[in-house]
Amino acid sequence: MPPTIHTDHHPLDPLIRADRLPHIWCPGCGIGIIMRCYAQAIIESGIPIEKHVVVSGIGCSGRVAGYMNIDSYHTTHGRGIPFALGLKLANPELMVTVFSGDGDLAAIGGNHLIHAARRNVDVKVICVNNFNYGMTGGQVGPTTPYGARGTTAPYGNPELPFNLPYLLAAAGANYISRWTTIHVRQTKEDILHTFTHPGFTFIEVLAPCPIGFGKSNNIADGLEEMELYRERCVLLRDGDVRAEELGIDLREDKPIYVGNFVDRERTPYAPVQMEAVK
Ligand SMILES: Cc1ncc(C[n+]2csc(CCOP(=O)(O)OP(=O)(O)O)c2C)c(N)n1
Ligand code: SF4
Ligand SMILES: [Mg+2]
Repeated sequence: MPPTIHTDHHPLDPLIRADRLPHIWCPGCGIGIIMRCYAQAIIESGIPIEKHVVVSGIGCSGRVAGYMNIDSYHTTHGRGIPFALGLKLANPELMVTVFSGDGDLAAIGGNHLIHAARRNVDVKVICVNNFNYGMTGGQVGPTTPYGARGTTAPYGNPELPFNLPYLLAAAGANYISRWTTIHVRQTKEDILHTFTHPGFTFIEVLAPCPIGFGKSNNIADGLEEMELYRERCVLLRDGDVRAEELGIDLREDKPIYVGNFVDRERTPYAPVQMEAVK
């Protein structure tokens, strides 16, 4: 018999607001896995915890700002990025991370997302892409794959989704990658890397939402969606962000490309350091 280990402590305890538990997430939801990667990266970063700030908008993914025991801002829907920009400009010493969902960041907040990337603002974005508006009942959004079903598209989504890495590469982000909730180590390492990578960084993490997306698309539970990632994910090594390759099509037996797609060093937005135009 293996020994039973009793412990009252978990290494990440200091980063969790235990008084907010139990959390709202459904069984099989992928958000907690990504939050754990973020918490682990904070610990390994060596940056004092009081310098880390997490900002989110609204949605199940946005609840992370309420559960992390660091300075946090749970802002209005779609507005995490402008809040983060203000924080970073007012206090450049802060490590400002926006943790939110695909709907919050790319639908109602889509304009902020592309313009922050264009300005190359020094904020770190972690986007939980579960292909739908989970919190409000599984409506289709800007990342729902073509043909996938949602409560607002019972016969299949007639719209093409955003290819987020391609969109943000065109807009100007300095660092872009995509992982899934089976890529725990890569996600944590990448978050850690972005803490030292100046400018706008964007990590998309595909995550199961069994109650919203899964239920409408015959995916039985979170584990089954993770199986789908395991079968379909292919590491793209050459860093190319071509639209046709990175678009996600869950209907057919197409690969889901993961990896780091953009790694460049454009000068981050820093208006206070600019000289006045004479
Ligand atoms: C101004 C405004 N419009 C709409 C809503 C309703 N609403 C709450 S969360 C949400 C979608 C969130 O989707 P996503 O960011 O993908 O998060 P998820 O729940 O999937 O993690 C919407 C439309 C709102 N709270 N505020
Ligand atoms: S609705 Fe979806 S995203 Fe929201 S907690 Fe449940 S599984 Fe997670
Ligand atoms: Mg979502």
